[in-house]
Amino acid sequence: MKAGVYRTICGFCHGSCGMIVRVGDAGIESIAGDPEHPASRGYLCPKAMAAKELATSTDRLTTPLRRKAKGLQPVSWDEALDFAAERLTAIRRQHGPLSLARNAGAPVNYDARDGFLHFMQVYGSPNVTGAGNTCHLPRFTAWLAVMGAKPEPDFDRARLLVFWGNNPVATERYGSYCAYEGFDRIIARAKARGGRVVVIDPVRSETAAQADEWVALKPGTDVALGLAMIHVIINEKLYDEPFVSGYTAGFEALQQHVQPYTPGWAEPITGIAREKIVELARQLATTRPAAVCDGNGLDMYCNVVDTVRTVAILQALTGNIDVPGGAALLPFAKQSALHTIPPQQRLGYDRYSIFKEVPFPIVKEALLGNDPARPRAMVVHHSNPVLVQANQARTRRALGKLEFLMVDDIFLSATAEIADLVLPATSPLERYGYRAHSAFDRGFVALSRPLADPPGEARDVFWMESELARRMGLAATYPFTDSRSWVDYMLQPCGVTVEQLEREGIVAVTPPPQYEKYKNGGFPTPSGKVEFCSQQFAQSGQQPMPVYSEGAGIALQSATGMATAFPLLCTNRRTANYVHTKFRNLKSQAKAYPEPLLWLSPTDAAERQVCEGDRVELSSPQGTVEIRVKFKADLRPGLAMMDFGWGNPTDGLASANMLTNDGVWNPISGSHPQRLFACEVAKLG
Ligand SMILES: Nc1nc2c(c(=O)[nH]1)N[C@H]1C(S)=C(S)[C@@H](COP(=O)(O)OP(=O)(O)OC[C@H]3O[C@@H](n4cnc5c(=O)[nH]c(N)nc54)[C@H](O)[C@@H]3O)O[C@H]1N2
Ligand SMILES: Nc1nc2c(c(=O)[nH]1)N[C@H]1C(S)=C(S)[C@@H](COP(=O)(O)OP(=O)(O)OC[C@H]3O[C@@H](n4cnc5c(=O)[nH]c(N)nc54)[C@H](O)[C@@H]3O)O[C@H]1N2
Ligand code: SF4
Ligand SMILES: [Mo]
Repeated sequence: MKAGVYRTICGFCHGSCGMIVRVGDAGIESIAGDPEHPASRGYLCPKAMAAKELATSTDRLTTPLRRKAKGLQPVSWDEALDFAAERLTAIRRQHGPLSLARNAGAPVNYDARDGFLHFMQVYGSPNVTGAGNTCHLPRFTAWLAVMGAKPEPDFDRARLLVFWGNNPVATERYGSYCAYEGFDRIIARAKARGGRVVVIDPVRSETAAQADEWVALKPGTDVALGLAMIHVIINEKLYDEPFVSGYTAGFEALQQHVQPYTPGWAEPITGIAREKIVELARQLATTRPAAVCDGNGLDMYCNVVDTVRTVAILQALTGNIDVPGGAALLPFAKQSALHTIPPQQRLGYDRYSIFKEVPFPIVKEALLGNDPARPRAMVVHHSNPVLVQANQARTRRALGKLEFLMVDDIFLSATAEIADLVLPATSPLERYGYRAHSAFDRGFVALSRPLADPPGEARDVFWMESELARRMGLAATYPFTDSRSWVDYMLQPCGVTVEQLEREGIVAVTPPPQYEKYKNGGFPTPSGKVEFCSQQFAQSGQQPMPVYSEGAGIALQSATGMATAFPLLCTNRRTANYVHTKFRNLKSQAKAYPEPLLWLSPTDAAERQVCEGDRVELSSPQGTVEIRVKFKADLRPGLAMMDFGWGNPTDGLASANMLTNDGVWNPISGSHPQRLFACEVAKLG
């Protein structure tokens, strides 16, 4: 790499913050925030500093690994790709093109989103699955049902900000598209201009600690709160009448539907006093403009789609859609499509047609049940399904049933460890990549570029897939051969090239947003209006309006009759120090937060003679782990909280999904109750 100072973006989480990297003769010398990045404005979180370490970590995969009699063995790229081509060709010949599934992880940057996706196209398989059932897609599905699109909250102009099931001070994340400059700054600015910040969360998170108000509901009960707030706003006639009568459909049905859902009904379910529910509803309806920001704290429950439909309905009822300071439908970069196979033939389409991919549990159960339609091979790209899906032991067993499992990763993850073939990938600092953002001024694209040499024989995923397709005779028209040509291909529709991005770093690709577009064009739903009562859901045999149901994965104890053996409920969270299961093996990271913790209320701990710092056995009906206890005085007694993300071979520590339940899931998104399990704690020794 030529010495110099380069503008790039961080590839470690969805934030994709702008970075300025100084490269010297010996490699990367320094990393700093890019003050000219329109979204992150100079901000970088401490995780970005680990980039240097990532490039030089001795744990990196440096050659392909093929499973042989003695386990995974280093092999050449030629042997690895010939082996993959031979296995996949044979499986395709015997079982047809639907036999391959692709599992991808959180689409943190677009290189993570896209690897092996076009390969699915040329192989002929619609069976795309992954972490989508756990992450934002369930919420996205709910917004699509209500208004055909997912709007972006206008944090810097809202007078009321409601963070509902998210913790952006730790995760830097709200929207599908935007990067931000640190939510502590955004919250401070909101308060300084006289705005109000409310957080709805069962635990006092970092964001709740900075808010004007923390609404501490019982986990998994948000749909009851949402329905009761709709009840109040409709019955007190606090809704935006012109918007509702002009641009929505199904209001009368909704009005009737929510009559039983009174604040008094919701009080024992949610644990929030009825007066507080009324006050919250009034505040939301009368403070204009307001933005309600739903988060990942809602995704991993069986009722997620209905919960978030109530959030979307509240945003619309109060007239806060597509207005400055509310939530806006922002323009976005046009990009090439890599996979256009119609979904009709994909696994489980008869029951899961609304969701944008095959929900992971459908693949898992097909494998475990030897379903004749099950995939026989899987490629796992930038993902760690063994650790991130519910009930790890069963997930591992399901993946063990594949005839061929191929994983591309930068480390030997818990999933790579059980693969037939492991392909060593480049890290974001060793390849080209990009990220598109919507924004309240101009939507833009930003480039990330190779600034360090890949270790050993680590290669771009886009090279891997095009090379594999070539060896299988499927590559007649493969549109790219490496990460650079992939970026060029993806950005053709918006007329931007890598060369231009290398020169300019960041290129605006959309006009400034326009508001109240629905006044001319309507909403992109079947009726052209906001649908309080979803036509699409009704046609697919789903509830047209959100409902509350007991069995949504919250009443785990009473539902399974295990209240005596597992009297506590445990939620789990991501820490600010790490992204999912990544990078606990990097020294700077491990030093800052060395092990997962189990957070207990002092009352629950005392009842079990557990002291702060003790190591305990934490058990659920699914499994047992050992973990250290820390007290959290503001936890509701009966509720514990565990840190999520450990459990890779490189750390060997407690994994949350050893304990989560995969026996139930949302009928649309396949979301398991991964944020909550019944448990008991016992002192070790
Ligand atoms: N109990 C519980 N379960 C959860 C969650 C929770 O809060 N609680 N959160 C859920 C959510 S929201 C999500 S998004 C999922 C996350 O699910 P995943 O996205 O599958 O999880 P990650 O840990 O991010 O896995 C990414 C893998 O990619 C590898 N990797 C990192 N960089 C690169 C690269 O540049 N190239 C390649 N090829 N590989 C790379 C990492 O080493 C890692 O093994 O987990 C979900 N599961
Ligand atoms: N540092 C860091 N940043 C990340 C990630 C990471 O792993 N680490 N992951 C990235 C990814 S893929 C995602 S999806 C986002 C997620 O980021 P966010 O959307 O901010 O979600 P989380 O931080 O997972 O959880 C938010 C809050 O939901 C709460 N919660 C749990 N159960 C419930 C419930 O039943 N109701 C309500 N109302 N709240 C509940 C939790 O207590 C937690 O405080 O973060 C992204 N950014
Ligand atoms: S918030 Fe995410 S994208 Fe931004 S610096 Fe931190 S890890 Fe990187
Ligand atoms: Mo996620």
